[in-house]
Amino acid sequence: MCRFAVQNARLERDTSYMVDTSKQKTIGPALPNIPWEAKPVGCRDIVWRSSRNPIIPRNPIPNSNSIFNSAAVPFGDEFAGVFRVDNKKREMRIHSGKSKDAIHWEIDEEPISFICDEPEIGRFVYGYDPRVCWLEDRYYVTWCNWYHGPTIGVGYTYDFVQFYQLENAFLPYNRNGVLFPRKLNGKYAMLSRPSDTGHTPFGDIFYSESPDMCHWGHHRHVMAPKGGWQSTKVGAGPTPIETTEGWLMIYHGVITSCNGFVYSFGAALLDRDEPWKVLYRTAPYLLSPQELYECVGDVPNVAFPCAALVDAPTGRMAIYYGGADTVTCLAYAQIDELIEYVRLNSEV
Ligand code: BMA
Repeated sequence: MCRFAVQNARLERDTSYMVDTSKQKTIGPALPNIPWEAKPVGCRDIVWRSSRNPIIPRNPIPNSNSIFNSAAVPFGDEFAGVFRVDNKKREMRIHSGKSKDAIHWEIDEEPISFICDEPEIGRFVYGYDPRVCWLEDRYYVTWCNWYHGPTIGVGYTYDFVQFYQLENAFLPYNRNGVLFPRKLNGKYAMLSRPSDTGHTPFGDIFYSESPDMCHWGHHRHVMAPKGGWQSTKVGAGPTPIETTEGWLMIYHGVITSCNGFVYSFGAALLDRDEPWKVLYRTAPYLLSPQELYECVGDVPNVAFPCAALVDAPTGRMAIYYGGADTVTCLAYAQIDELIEYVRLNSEV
């Protein structure tokens, strides 16, 4: 048994409003208050940017150099999140935040300090690229955590005030640990991308299972880099979204240009019971760095998605992504339209 026993349920969520309509395809709660802007007239893109971008600038709190690659989730009638904040010493930290509308954020000035039973694991060196996933009775946080190199840190919170840290999911080196929002085949399930100690010129997405959120195994290969925008490496982004057509996985893909890496994002549909089986996968990207706030910053040419809010009855989706490793941005999609696009433009 994992030494960090999963605590008794302290939070419960009303699931009576879960919907599964054949038109909208999304399986999940109604969240009518997520950010939304209609697709601009004449726009032919499947994913379109918020007119308010970047929604979080680089320095809304005194010590931040940049705030990007961050995760937002519904929290009661409002929203909460975990944010990547690189401070002015250029240390990588993760901070908690709250928002009434998921656009204007109050981000804690101090980084998250995890409560951890294991000093060996709880010794925080760096953390970045957080994901947050509501699972059963609490919000799990996964992030790229230093333990003799980057690996996947796992923690949880009930209130975004106190955070508890569990065992790292994997041996170093690994990044982009993304939990599924429910158990699959009776097990917790996570996507991740084994890496190296540095900027990793390779990277495939793998699937792993755990009976207890501590011991991870049953590793399966999901997908490798392919051509063009996703030819160097790929990594899962937001928590996968359950649909009648499969798990919708938004992922980043990287091409190596003569000026370095370029991070874009696309989407895939994974089998609902065996998510290591890719049903469809976008050959063209959905969004690539083209706006100034994606092309200019501490790391140019990066659009890096880490979270998505979805309103199941309407199929509206708001995607949070980091721009140029400097700011936080929002983009929108309509899930039924996106699924159709993934199907029609797929190369697996
Ligand atoms: C990756 C991660 C991301 C970052 C990206 C581009 O390896 O470090 O946090 O956005 O590189 O620099």
